[in-house]
Amino acid sequence: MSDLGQRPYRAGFACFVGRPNAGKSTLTNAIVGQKIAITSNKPQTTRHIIRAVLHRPDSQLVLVDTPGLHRPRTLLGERLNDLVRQTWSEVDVIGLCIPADEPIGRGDRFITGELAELKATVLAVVTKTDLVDRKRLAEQLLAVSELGEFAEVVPVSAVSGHQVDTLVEVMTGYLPESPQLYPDDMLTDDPEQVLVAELIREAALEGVRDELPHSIAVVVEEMIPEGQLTKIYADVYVERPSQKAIVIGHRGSRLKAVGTTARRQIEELLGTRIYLDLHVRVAKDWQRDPKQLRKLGF
Ligand SMILES: Nc1nc2c(ncn2[C@@H]2O[C@H](COP(=O)(O)OP(=O)(O)OP(=O)(O)O)[C@@H](O)[C@H]2O)c(=O)[nH]1
Ligand SMILES: [Mg+2]
Repeated sequence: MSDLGQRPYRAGFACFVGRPNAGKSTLTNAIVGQKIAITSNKPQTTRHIIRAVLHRPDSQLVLVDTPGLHRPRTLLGERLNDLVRQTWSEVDVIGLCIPADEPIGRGDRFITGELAELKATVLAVVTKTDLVDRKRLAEQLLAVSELGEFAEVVPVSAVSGHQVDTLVEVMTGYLPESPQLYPDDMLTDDPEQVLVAELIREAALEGVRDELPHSIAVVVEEMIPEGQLTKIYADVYVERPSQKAIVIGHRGSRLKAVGTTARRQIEELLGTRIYLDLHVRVAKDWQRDPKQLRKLGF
């Protein structure tokens, strides 16, 4: 006999926190089963708060993907950290993500300390379990449980899918009883322009290194539906002319590749054919300039 009928409907907000690159956005996508948040192997990929909704018969779990918490070196960094802390006060459940394959560091201790002050239920999530053997995983689980007071410690792999369902069960269990928060089938409430800009940025991050990933920002200026086709005009911002040359590449080859990759992703997201027009512009030192930051949406 199923007890589905007796289970109260639960709905609420949860977020993953942790240092950059811990696997927060990848896990968010794995849970909702669709790519909403962009990911990369560069630290500090996430810059915008993205909400992704998992609908189930007896619950609605709204995942708020946030940037990695880090020691800020620019005004942008400070703004991003503020966004993270603001989110903490608005969610019911927080999953502190710690990669299975990396030692626990000062950053993790610092974040754990801050989380202890909050009202939300705090879980520890040991991510990327596919990268370690059982022995290493057991050691990490023990180390994490000694790091602080967590309601639960859950190992998970967003790549293999191992334990993703379990994590959802655990998180949902800590949500309050509540009516549905979002309409059926609504996957995110973020504007399409933001999601599209993020997909372009993800493509632009591929293969660039050093400071350049941090210097790239993308703004979608226009999206014009024309029958089966949507025309998208977007600006890719960098901080210096030398970076502009790198992003464009020899005779525009790099920018073309970025456009192709981004276009495929956007077509998948929007389900229409896309014409994508990318323009690279220099916004000098925008990461440190309040005016430019505002223009770029921060
Ligand atoms: N093997 C493996 N790699 C993973 C897993 N989850 C994430 N990754 C990789 O880890 C890197 C960082 O993933 P993200 O999801 O972008 O990390 P994040 O915590 O959102 O990073 P920021 O947005 O920069 O704070 C990417 O290269 C992912 O492919 C996992 O379960 N297994
Ligand atoms: Mg991220």
